[in-house]
Amino acid sequence: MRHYISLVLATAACCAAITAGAQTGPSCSDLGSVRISGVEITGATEVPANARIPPSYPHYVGSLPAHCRVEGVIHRRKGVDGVEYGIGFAIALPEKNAWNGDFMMQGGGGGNGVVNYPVGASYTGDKSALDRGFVVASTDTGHKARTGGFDFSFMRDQQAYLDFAYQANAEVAGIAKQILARYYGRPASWSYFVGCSTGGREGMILSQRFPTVFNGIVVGDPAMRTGLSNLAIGQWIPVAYNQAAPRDASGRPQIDKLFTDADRKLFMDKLMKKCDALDGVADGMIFNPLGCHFDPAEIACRPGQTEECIAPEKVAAIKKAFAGPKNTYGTQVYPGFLYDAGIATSAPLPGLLNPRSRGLFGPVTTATTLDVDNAALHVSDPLVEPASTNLSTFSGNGGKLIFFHGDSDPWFSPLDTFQYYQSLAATNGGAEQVATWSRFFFVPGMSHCGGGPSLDHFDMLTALVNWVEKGTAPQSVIATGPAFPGRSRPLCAYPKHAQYSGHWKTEDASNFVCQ
Ligand SMILES: [Ca+2]
Repeated sequence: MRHYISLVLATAACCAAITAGAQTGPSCSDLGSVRISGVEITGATEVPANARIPPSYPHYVGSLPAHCRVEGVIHRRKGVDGVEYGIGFAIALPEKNAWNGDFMMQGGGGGNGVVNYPVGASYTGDKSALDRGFVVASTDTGHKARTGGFDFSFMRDQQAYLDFAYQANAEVAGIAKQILARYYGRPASWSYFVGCSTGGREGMILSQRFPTVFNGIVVGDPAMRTGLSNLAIGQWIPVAYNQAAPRDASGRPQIDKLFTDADRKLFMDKLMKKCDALDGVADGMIFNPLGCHFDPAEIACRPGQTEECIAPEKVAAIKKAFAGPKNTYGTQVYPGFLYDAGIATSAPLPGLLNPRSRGLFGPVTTATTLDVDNAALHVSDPLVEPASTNLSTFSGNGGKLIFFHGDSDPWFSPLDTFQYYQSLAATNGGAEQVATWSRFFFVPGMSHCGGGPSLDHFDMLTALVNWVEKGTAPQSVIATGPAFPGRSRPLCAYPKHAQYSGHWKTEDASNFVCQ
């Protein structure tokens, strides 16, 4: 602190007249000697505009404005398994005259374990948060992934597990706020968090366990109950499909041979015929998913019928798979999935109508039976799952919480996130009351956090900022995307959906209304 103060005075004396105060205070490299208990600053680097990103940052993030990048580790230590742990983080601070006064943290993905470049480029529209003047932070949440994005071996170490489960993001946010306050000479006005998948779960955790750290949070496709979603997609759905799948020579079901391309095409044709135009235009997107009541039984082959139909046992398998797992009491232990435009895709992720014999975590089960009661018994983990609906401090503090979920997400059902949102309403004074601080957006056609026959390019950050800072609640957010060049649509806050007005170009969002 003494160093900081003396440096401020020296800088002010020499340069105040030249910069009119805009660049006073510590320089970027001075942040390298900042002392915060438990924190090791490993780098403070001035990064010129459009600089190349060091290879230690795994993902390309496009061109960047000039900024100061601070890197560090919180609580470096040796774990019980002999592995070195610590919460790695990186913070990008815009040039002092470019700072907008706000802070944004970007969420992680999968098992985390890498520090992604702090840029805030996801779900923030055409300009990254850093480009808009936000200070941006990111973290590996306490461990290094050694075998890719789904290395969960760190869970052997209790503290590493706790850091991943719920602690690391809040700690990094606290450190980032301290560092930015020293750099700019004043605290951030507003703080935001934006994440999808594991990042979505992190956003929910922060809203529930650290209600005063962020003023606004965007939660996308949250990996919120991975034990139960894995039960659904790793057991329930494969077993339902295996029951109808053709067998190989040794009698094992061949799940990837269950549906033919013709089956998929017919299914999608009939589904789209039934539900596509409910939103006023047959455009390959179902904007009214909750109004879509498609029953695959309609296309099951009747006795003697061989054309324009799907074998009844396959249809039964689809219905069972999409209905989601129930226990012997008839209780739904995880929701079903939506019949949506993206369920037959093969990339970026196979849709649920495209079962494979090998999944992300190895061979898919060949079992044909499942004891749901038993399987569901021990898969929930209250440390990692964001289940609480008591957000009274978050919302009472003016916090705003935006959810979005891809309707064709084959990993986490959009209906699970939607049910959480509904339970928020049920326990917080009703839907209208909750809509004053939280909103939910279905994203038609979108796979897990992007991709699919969808418009997956949208700016939730601006919607959030306008809500937090100006009190303007988001009725709709405009979406575009590479799957439909030239097309735009409003994503409408639930309970509304985008409906074509019946006039003018169907490619233009302005000709749709939320109803
Ligand atoms: Ca449509």
